[in-house]
Amino acid sequence: MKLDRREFLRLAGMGAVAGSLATAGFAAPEGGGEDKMAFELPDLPYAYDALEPYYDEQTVRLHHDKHHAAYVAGLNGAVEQAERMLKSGDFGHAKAVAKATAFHGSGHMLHSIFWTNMKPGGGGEPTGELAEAISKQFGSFGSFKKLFLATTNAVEGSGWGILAFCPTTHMLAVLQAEKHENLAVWGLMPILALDVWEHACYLKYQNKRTEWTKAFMDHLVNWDEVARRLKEAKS
Ligand code: MN3
Repeated sequence: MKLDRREFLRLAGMGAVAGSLATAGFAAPEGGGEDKMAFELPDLPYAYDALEPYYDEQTVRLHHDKHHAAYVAGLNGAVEQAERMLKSGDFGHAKAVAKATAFHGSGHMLHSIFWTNMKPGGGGEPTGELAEAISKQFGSFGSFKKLFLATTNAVEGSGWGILAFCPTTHMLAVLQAEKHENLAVWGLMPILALDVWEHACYLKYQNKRTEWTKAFMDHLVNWDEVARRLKEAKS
């Protein structure tokens, strides 16, 4: 079974983070042999230095080419291990494989969203349907921004601030993820993800996480892409 980036993101958008990936990771390996699933590192939608001075080139290079790439490799490794278990009938590593699938799969998914959530000359405020949904849910864009920053800044250790959409109730929710996969709410779809692992900002912002998250919201966030994800999630 092949699952290219588009298909992965579609799946990622259609269900809970860990749920979709568990499904993807443990789908029956039809045919076996050559026909194995391989996740790929998506290209950045801009040059490495395009987000300067708010997101420095060196961090973007390391973050994308090394850190995100490691999650892609880890996810592919977990899928291969799952296939080996199914072939051998020895399920002794089932727990480790499930954990690796959730960690690396969620890491791959959230980074894939994160890169598209930024653009040169970003920031400002959303418009249209997204702006209406945010006002309806949080009272105003200003209130949402305060809540999103407070939530993201308060992540314990390594993790993410996330704006997610619930396809059942059509509500928006501001969430945290610890690591990549903990504190997820099953069924909610992330449409905005802000990385606050140290690797995401330490070279430029050191321990000043609040400066990184403020720079992201004021100068980098790509509301058009968040709006596109909301629209896609609704359809
Ligand atoms: Mn990261």
